[in-house]
Amino acid sequence: EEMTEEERHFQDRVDADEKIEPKDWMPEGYRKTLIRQIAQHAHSEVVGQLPEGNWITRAPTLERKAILLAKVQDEAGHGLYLYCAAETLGISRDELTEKLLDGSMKYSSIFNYPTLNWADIGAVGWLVDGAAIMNQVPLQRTSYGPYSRAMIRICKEESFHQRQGYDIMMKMAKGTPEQKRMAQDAMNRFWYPALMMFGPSDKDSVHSAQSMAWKIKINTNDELRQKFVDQTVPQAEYLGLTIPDPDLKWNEETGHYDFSEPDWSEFYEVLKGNGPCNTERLEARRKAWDDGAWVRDGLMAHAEKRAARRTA
Ligand code: FAQ
Repeated sequence: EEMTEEERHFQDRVDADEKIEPKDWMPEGYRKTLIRQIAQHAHSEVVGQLPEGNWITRAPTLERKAILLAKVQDEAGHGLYLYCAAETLGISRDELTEKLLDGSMKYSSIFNYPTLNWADIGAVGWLVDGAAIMNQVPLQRTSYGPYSRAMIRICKEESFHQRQGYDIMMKMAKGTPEQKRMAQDAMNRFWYPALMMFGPSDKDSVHSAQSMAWKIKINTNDELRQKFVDQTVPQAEYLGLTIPDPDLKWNEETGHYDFSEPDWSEFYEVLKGNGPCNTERLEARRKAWDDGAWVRDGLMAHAEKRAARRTA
């Protein structure tokens, strides 16, 4: 298909690494893809509070409780920056929330898995935040200005999150045999779901080619997944934990680890709403939305009254 002059000019700006700002001309597909990806990310941050929030009251020490509380609050903040970035593209936060609740927008597959015990909170911080950063560091250079700036701020906090997870895992892995067993069990359950966070394999990724041409995405899903495996294997070795993949091995020729792909049929089932916690997660978000209606209504009524007073 021939590009129009506007599209050509837009692509030249992207190719020259210029940031695209909210009032600049952009192709409709670029706007739509950004809304989809940024909102999916925002929803992930918000829904992502649930598996960890579940353990705030049961953290083993006061210090661990304070740290976890701070982390979960950071995630709420990340959600807010990202919703703001999405709003600059001409969609409201209410609409975005409604699309999450009616199932027409997604959030990351990972948050449909349960956190069964304290070791899981370590595994989430280490593996889930580790995968999140691997994906988000390159997104700091994404072509859309507001998204890029949100990512820069988020990445700083995300690296603290990953360290706190690794710190929990160190404590568990160097603890009693029972604690070590719990750490290994958490690793066994979170390894493949963490690999799925990067999205389907490149051959099945529908959006990658166009998103990379627009520099909405900087790397392919498989590139980032491989980087994550390469980074995480030595960390697991240091902990004395085993990656639950008998085919995982260092490949001298490629300079990377060979590893087994996750079960993609499980991934697509989770995306369809059939993961272990999909129903529970959406119900929690629906309840929060409904319970907060009086606050939104009150704020609107207050704003209208003030506006009326000003014009009177
Ligand atoms: N889960 O064509 P692609 C966090 C969907 S980190 C659910 O490859 P794309 C921090 C995809 O939407 C997690 N759906 O798609 C935290 C598409 O379906 P659609 C959030 C997935 O967009 C840590 C279809 O599959 N991070 O929250 C997933 O080019 C701890 C085809 O896939 C981000 O969102 C998945 N894993 O690449 C918080 C990062 N993967 O929309 C609390 C920004 C794919 O057409 C605690 N997003 N799909 O119906 C991205 O980088 C990209 O969107 C990818 C997917 C790489 C996730």
